[in-house]
Amino acid sequence: MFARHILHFPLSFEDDTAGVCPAQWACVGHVQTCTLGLRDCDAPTLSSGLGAQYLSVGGNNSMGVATSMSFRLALGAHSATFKHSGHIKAPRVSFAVRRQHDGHVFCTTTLNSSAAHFKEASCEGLAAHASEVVYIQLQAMRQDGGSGRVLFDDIRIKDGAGQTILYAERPVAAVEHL
Ligand SMILES: [Ca+2]
Repeated sequence: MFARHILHFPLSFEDDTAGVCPAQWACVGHVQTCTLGLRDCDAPTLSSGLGAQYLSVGGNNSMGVATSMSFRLALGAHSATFKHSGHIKAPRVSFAVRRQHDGHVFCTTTLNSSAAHFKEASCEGLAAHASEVVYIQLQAMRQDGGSGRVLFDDIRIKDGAGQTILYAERPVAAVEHL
């Protein structure tokens, strides 16, 4: 008998503990679940649908890498979308969907703009990879003099019609640490 574990989308960070790495993510460097008023969380404009919490990756002169739990791309998965905000000047910031067993990049989006409000961006090209086990990785790499904090929220997997796929199966081997 196989246990079934389900990941629910969108990933909104609303149930995570502010100030630390979100549950079931792996964090390196400066990464924390944020809420308004918390130290180093900036003061972004939170539009409706974003809730009260979001993820901060990177910081002043420090890098950050956030790696999600693994999940299986559903049949029909077409793209990943997410909202981002913050200061993106010198640092290199990217959102990627990667294959679980070898890290192969299925899609990557480099962010090169900044805003006080959350803007949507997408990572395209997942249609050929349905049923693969993947993870999402958010990276803010330090560069000299850069202030690299980037805020993420509302991560979704969408089908070809732009509809959010609400559930993803989590393979048993990927949930041993639960
Ligand atoms: Ca949120």
